Amino acid sequence: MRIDVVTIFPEYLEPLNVSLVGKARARGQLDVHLHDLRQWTTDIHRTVDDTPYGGGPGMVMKPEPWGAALDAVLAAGAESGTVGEVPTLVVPTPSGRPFTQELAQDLAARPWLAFAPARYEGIDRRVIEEAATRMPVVEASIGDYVLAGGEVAVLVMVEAIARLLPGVLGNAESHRDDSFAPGAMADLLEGPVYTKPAEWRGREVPEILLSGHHGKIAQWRREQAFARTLAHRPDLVDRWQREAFSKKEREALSVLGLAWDETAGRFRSVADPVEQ
Ligand code: JAH
Repeated sequence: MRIDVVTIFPEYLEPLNVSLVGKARARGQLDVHLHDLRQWTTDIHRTVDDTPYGGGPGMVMKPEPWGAALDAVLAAGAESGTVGEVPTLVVPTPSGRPFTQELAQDLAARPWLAFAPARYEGIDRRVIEEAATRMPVVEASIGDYVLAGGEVAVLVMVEAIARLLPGVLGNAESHRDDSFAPGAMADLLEGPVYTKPAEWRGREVPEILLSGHHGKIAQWRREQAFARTLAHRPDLVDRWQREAFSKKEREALSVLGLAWDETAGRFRSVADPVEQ
């Protein structure tokens, strides 16, 4: 996969040289190109921002440097192996669609991504609209908070995507049990994990994990995942469908006080008052 990043702070993306992503680059599984947006400015001050039309606080990123930068990325990529391809442009923004494991999987299947992290109040809207006439554009948010700029969100997204690329993680099965992995872990948080020693500071590893009963261990892990999801993410519980659970699993849900509410079409805590 090729990844281009255009930013006014290329040094902010130094972590892409480290650990899993750095190793994927060293192995040639990931081809990352960082670009300083200011190389496409034409004034002596290398200006990338201006005041917002209509007034209001803060500054907006000017369209001209971004337009020239995206032209250059399209042209450079077309010369190097990505012949006939266009990148998917990913713009981190709190007003984007949620960046989920599903979106990470979708993006991991594409050969070429270009990231456009903004600073200030964002990029002039016309840049996004014009880019969308030339390439797929995804505006994505990594969570409901505002950063000082999109660079950290790029680090998050690139790491989530890179670990899904073939051969980047050692074990091909290791994605399957991830929280949110489409399939058995959709809308589910992973439960606790343990390693040696079997007793530490008087605390023992749950006996079932030492038993060697793989079927019972899998069932216990599922029950732990249910409990953790109920405790931390009741919004995910609202998405669960009765048919997604076996009879044994529904028994485990009832132990947690969850019962299927046919009228509401969701699992409900038996302790919760019924809405009228
Ligand atoms: C802030 C440009 N969803 C996280 C996120 C992503 C981007 C930004 N903030 C939060 C951001 C300022 C300027 C992008």
